[in-house]
Amino acid sequence: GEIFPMRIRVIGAPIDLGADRRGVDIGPRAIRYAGLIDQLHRLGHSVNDVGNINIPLPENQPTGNPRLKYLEPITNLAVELSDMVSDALQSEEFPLILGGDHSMSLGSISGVARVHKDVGVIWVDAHADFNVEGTTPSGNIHGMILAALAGIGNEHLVNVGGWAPKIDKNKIVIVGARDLDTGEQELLRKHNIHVFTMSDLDRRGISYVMQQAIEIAGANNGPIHLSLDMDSLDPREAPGVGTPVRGGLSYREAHFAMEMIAETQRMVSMDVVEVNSILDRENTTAQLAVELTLSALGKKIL
Ligand code: 4U7
Ligand code: MN
Ligand code: MN
Ligand code: MN
Repeated sequence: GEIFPMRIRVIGAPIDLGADRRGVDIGPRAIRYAGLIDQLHRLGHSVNDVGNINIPLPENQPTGNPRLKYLEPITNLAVELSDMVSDALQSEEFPLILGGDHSMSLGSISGVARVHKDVGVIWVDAHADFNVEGTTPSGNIHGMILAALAGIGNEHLVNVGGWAPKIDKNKIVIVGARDLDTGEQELLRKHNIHVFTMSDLDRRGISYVMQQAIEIAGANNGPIHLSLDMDSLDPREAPGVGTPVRGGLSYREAHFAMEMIAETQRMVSMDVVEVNSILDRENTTAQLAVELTLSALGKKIL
């Protein structure tokens, strides 16, 4: 089928400081090994792969506050990644950022929001990542990033780069949620965040849910950032993730969601996160990450 050719800048962010399970730091490499660059070329896009940003080893970093583990290195990396993403957009390239754990989206989305002030976010995830210091059961910052981007939580996270909020709360949509912590649920309700749970998906179907998600995040025909956490998929499809939760998106639902986003031609940037290669089987999850990315970037069956 016909595609809309883009210039894609691939940025690897092999950060694992935001999560407990080691192995997401191999994610960007695993996704490249699964053939990402070659397949993007074959689809008709041009690709500028700038490699990975340098991530300090957790072993060499102080953990800091146990309710906000590795806060300092995570915020430093967010500033660096934010600059790289803004730079890509200013050069009229589409940033495709490969994680790494979801804490990297603090940087990627800050970078997008600096250039596209009205950007909305579709956050496809089993989790809402809407914890704060007082609600987190783990102290892992990857579970707090969406709240931070909305201006909620620890001031150092919220004010990364010296401004806040990065995203208008009304333009945030979570799709695929099925594991929300108690305090996190209260926060989501309090701030009226649009959440499409797996139950909503069962009731209304992926087509309806994505149509709504696109309308909300892309209000007034505005730009959309897609943040794809691979644990949104059912663990049978995507075993290589740090925090698997049963009952996730099927292979077809996930593809169709990506195809619907591609059809809008309004996605300005995309994250693919939480591929954990130590827990994966023969790079299945990385391969699926590549397939879904291709669908989001215009690949069609016919
Ligand atoms: B991910 C969790 F408690 N909610 O805060 C937390 F269940 O980026 C998980 O979506 C967060 O994978 C998962 O630690 C973060 C937990
Ligand atoms: Mn996540
Ligand atoms: Mn998740
Ligand atoms: Mn609204």
